[in-house]
Amino acid sequence: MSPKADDALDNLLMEKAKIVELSDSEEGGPPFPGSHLKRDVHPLPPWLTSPALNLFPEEYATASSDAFKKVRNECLPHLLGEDNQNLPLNKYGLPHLRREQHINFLHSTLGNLPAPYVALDAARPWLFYWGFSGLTVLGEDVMQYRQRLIETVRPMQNLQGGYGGGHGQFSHCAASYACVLSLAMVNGLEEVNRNTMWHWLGKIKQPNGGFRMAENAEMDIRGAYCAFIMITVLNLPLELPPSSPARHAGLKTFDDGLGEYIRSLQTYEGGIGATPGDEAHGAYAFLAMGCLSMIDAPNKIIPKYIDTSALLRWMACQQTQPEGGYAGRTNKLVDSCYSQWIGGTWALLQAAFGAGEQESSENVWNKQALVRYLLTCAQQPGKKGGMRDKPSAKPDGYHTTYALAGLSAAMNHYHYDTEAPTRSESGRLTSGFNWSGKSPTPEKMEKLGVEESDLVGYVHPVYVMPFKVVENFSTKFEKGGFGK
Ligand code: FPP
Ligand code: K
Ligand code: ZN
Repeated sequence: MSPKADDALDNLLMEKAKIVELSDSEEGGPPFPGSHLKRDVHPLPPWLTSPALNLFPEEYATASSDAFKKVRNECLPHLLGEDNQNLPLNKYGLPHLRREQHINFLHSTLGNLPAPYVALDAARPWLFYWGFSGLTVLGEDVMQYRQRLIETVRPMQNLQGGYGGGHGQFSHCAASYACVLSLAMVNGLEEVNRNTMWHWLGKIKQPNGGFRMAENAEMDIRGAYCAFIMITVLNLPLELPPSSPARHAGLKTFDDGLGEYIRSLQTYEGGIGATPGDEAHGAYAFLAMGCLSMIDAPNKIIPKYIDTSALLRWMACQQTQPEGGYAGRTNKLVDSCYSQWIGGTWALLQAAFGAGEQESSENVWNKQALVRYLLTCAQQPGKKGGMRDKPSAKPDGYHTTYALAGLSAAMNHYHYDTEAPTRSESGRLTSGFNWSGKSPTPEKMEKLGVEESDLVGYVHPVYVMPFKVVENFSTKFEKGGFGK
């Protein structure tokens, strides 16, 4: 460390000692933002009053530290309650969940969209998937969309199997995933041609155990997660179809080589990248952990392929201070969608710790901080509703859905039944079906700072949708095979 940096660190530590001293004394008050506010009613939590807020000395400013500062400054007034954006507050001084407005916003994403959305044409299945998924977290019934959805996705299915983003587009893992889960939410899975889907998935399974996103397309962990969603939802045979290129390389089943492939994605930081050697990113942590959790019981399979303590450390480090939400990767900015990608991965990691430790590790991450970020910073004020990445961003379906799913991860508790079977009679992988949800106790609600009306529904930790829907498809197609 250079002498100058050394001095800066010394100064920082002295400053820290001073702050701790000041915050203990009656008069004076700690020199953190918002310290002038009356705190006797709603005392500020410690992560908002710590010296880490002063970690950006001007003389060492960089583009990244400037970006951090900008986000901190746009969030702090909301986090501290200096600017509540005219939102009605609950008895803990946090804005209420804007249930009605978010519901209206999500419905609006399912209608006609403004012209710029043409750029998202190939991502159309994502758009309706997010709309449905967000609505169901808020307890809304989406069956009213059943007929419209069926007619929308019918031309997206290709004769050779799988779904493209629109009529005439090549089949793609993400489009297929979003179409299949959307159909599941409106009880429309009969629409899917399971036989051709099986054949198509066989073509994207690779000799190294991974999956491509489409034929000849890029290979990354999204492909494997989406494929296993389809395999388990539709109860497709685990055996590879004869035409699969992976079969020619000696693999026999869709899960052959996959654990080893996933192991190769964990990085020196402890997080998980999209492909071997890639930077660790929250979205891929979820996909890798979710994929493993569909193949076998998390307590068995996750520790086999993932260094769980290294992952834990990395996940914990992505929760940003003072905002309290998650960033997707090291040295990047808080963004509400990672409330799901990382917030939602905690249940899977806790289940990996085994039967006893699932519950005892309940406080392994700061749920209060995430709830505060989401309620104060991620909710769009005014008539529009919806949720946003951060205060300076506009709300959209993607952030609304994953911010709500993150709220659910923070509020509810998810339990994996380590005694439940991981295979059905037809040979289907059933470990993804062994989860249950638990609502927060009054004590937990008080700790989180939420009232009854701020609670959101259970979001399945693997399938990211209502438990009721998962329960329905878990017994569908149970005969297996492709007979009539
Ligand atoms: C980087 O964006 C974000 C990614 C590379 C992750 C994208 C993947 C997902 C959201 C998961 C998709 C889910 C399925 C089921 C296929 P950025 O560089 O704009 O953001 P950052 O600065 O926050 O990293
Ligand atoms: K981002
Ligand atoms: Zn985001």
